[in-house]
Amino acid sequence: MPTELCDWVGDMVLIEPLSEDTFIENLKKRFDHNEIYTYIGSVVISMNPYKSLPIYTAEKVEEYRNRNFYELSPHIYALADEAYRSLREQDNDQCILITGESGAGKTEASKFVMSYVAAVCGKGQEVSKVKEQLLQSNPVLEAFGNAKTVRNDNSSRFGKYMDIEFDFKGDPLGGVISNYLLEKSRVVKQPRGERNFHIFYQLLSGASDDTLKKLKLDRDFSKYNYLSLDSATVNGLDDAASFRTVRNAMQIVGFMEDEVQSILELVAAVLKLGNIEFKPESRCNGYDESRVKDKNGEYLKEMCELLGIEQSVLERAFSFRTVEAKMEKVSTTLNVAQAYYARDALAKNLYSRLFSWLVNRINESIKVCLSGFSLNLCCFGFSSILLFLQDNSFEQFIINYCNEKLQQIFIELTLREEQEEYVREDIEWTNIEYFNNAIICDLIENNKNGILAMLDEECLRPGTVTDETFLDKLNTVCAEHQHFESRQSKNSKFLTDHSLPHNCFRIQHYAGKVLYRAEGFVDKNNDLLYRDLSQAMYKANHSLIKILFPEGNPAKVNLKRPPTAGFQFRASVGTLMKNLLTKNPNYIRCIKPNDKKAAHIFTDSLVCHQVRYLGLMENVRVRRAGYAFRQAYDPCLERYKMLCKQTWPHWKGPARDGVEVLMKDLQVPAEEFAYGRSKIFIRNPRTLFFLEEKRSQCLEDLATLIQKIYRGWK
Ligand code: AD9
Ligand code: MG
Repeated sequence: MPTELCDWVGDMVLIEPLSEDTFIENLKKRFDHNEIYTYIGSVVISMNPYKSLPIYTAEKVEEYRNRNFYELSPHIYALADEAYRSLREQDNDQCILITGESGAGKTEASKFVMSYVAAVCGKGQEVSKVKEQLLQSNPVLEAFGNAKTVRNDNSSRFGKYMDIEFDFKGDPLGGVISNYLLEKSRVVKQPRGERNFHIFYQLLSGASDDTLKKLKLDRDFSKYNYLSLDSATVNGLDDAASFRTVRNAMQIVGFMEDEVQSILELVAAVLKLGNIEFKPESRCNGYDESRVKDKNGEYLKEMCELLGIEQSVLERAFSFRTVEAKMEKVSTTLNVAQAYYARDALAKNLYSRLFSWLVNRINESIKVCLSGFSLNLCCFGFSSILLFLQDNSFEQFIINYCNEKLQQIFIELTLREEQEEYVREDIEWTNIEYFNNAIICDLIENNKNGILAMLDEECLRPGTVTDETFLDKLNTVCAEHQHFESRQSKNSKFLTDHSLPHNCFRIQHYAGKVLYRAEGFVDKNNDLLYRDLSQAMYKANHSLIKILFPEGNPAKVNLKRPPTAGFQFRASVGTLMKNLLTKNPNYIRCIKPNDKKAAHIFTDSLVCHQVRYLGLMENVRVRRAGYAFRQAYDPCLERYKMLCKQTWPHWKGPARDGVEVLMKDLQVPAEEFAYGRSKIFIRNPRTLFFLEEKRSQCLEDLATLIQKIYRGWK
């Protein structure tokens, strides 16, 4: 523990006096000295250094291997080691929850954890193959699921949960990856200064001339409508080199050559689809119609050739829509706007279904084939935590809901774990009151009158349903739900008043108020793809496309509506939470030091904001409210035995008795600590400081003595 050498502390629990200012000051001092990791008890805070540090070497792995958590200076490896050892030695399922805002370092952290575990577990040939496949799933998923955004040049645009299973020896057997809510709207439109998913640029920059010729693609990004131009190339990103890495990773993960070819055909097809444009056609029967513009006919033709689709079938699906009413099929025409809508819906569906297929395909490769005893290590990092953008829409609402649930779990588990430890160790303990965000989760997910349920109800209601009707419903029901409480009252989490911009509602999330624009909620929740399009895709003479659109099979026409996007997400978040609750949690809370993606800059206000919404101060307070510090008897005696004549240099009896003798000798007041079954619990950080100061004094005296003796010799 470096506390004795400098004026910062490795564990926030030891800060004295504790305030937001001292907390941030401590982070800053450590950041300035490249100490990017800091503990709050067993929680690891990770500051993004925005530069590569020599702290992930093989030597570091060795240093942290099999060491006690608090023994060395804070490091993500200490957490990884602790989690891995408890699952190996105590058969204790572990999960590692990684949260933080976009660009804070979650993805990097998850990779460091994975590579640490890969480095310390078995080395046999079969094990090495499994490890390599698990590690190489990252570049593949990042190519298809990550994109450059204004906040992060390599932003994950999907939530990821990875389950790695180990055998009783601690060797990995395989794993399962779950993905959540790919931001598919990015396929057809990107915000200013942002890019589409990496793979599009990687393919155009890195594929061989021959491959591009086969796919009938042009290297020039500007040829494609779906690729934004203002930030097509990104400093520090080498798309061509990344393409080679991805191809190689696909091979290691176990993709066959023909599968890779099919995947690339789909990526190319999406680009071509974006270039298909429509024009109005002469009115027929008083309805607006549209046709593919002649100059874009080539793209349509090429796309159909790539995917083995009959051109006339797809052309028709862009002009007409079949509606089934009372078991009767009626064909209506699509106007130009509807045709564009259908085109974009198809592109989004093609891409997001391809992504889910990729995840499943990777899972097939890495799945656990051996049966037997297994343990789980799960990494979870969500794309971004609470967004306070002006333009929050359905996707952000869903992401924030997920973060709300993760926060709920964080509160529940940190406190639960704390309380359980006291019981296990026979320490007296009174429960602590803490902020509970269950009320916000309920506002969103309640089956009867939660926001998602109301959205579903609107989506299923016959008649004209719009975002406005949905918002009206929200305003009425949520106000009632809150028992007509004053709308601005402290307890009210759904906030609406006349000063809100048109068509908006606001939610008081645990981290602050977020404004949502209701526009697009109904449409995105419906997530409809006209049946004519899925049927056209199903008819494709292309092995992959056929699998991706099973609902297009006319033999399986299902008149039941597919579940809405919100419903599906709520269900998968529910499963995730249930799963996480059964494991022992480990937390990595990532913080971003500045908004410039720059090294050496620490913006206090930005860090303070994150510290607040990650609930870190609360975390320290909870930790300090009971016993701030605890240590097993053996290492405790080892560390402080020099402070007492009876224990120095050797203590013969049980370590617990030695620690008791030590504490008595040092006259530490009895109310300051408690003896647990296997650990000593210290209530106040001041006591620990006292011990640490005494220890450094003792070491200094010893050093002076040695120097004197040395000089005497000379
Ligand atoms: V997002 O929510 O997916 O948009 P993340 O995942 O939190 O976000 P990411 O891990 O991608 O952020 O980190 C952003 C960038 O910060 C990386 O591309 C690195 O350039 C940089 N980074 C993050 N952590 C470290 C680190 N420990 N050492 C060096 C880092 N650089
Ligand atoms: Mg990420």
